[in-house]
Amino acid sequence: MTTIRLVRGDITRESADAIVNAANSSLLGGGGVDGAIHRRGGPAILAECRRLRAGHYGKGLATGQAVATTGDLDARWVIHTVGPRYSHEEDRSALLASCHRESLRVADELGARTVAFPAVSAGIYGWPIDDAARIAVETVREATTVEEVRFVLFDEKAYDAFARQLD
Ligand code: AR6
Repeated sequence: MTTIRLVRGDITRESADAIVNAANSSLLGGGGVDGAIHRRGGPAILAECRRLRAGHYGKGLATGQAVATTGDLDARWVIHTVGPRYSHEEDRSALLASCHRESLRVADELGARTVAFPAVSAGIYGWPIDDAARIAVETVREATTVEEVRFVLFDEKAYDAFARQLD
């Protein structure tokens, strides 16, 4: 049984076996949590992302998929996943669920026992936080052999949204 915990804070400072990055398809960095992870993790993460792009991921990482690099943080690995942009016209929930499922599949493969997630897609990609929290929590509850999933929420609004899902 996976334990789900909530933490308010900065995921780049989290001690966990793996932290999940809300990346974009390029894998080469960006704003938000992606920028913070690359800044704090230093050049090793970017170098590995470039190697992934030179190899298997020539076209980038597809939305809903996940891939790991080393961490160079208080986490041994960073699992990069690409969330969908929120759309008013189209239901992309399955892709957001896939991000969580695929990240945990990669974590299981690595043997990571504790995995920290940010609120994927709920920042620059515009997903309403209550719905993002619902999809994240529901998917994690179904998905994994990981011992502990920790959602690390940057602000109070996000924390409260996840807390309501766990009630
Ligand atoms: N720790 C924890 N959560 C954070 C941190 C942090 N250090 N910084 C921001 N958040 P976002 P997205 C929260 O925008 O919506 C990038 O440019 C933030 O408050 O980081 O999936 C990528 O390269 C929000 O709740 O990711 C992509 O282009 C959540 O993390 C794009 O943004 C996610 O916000 C991805 O957008």
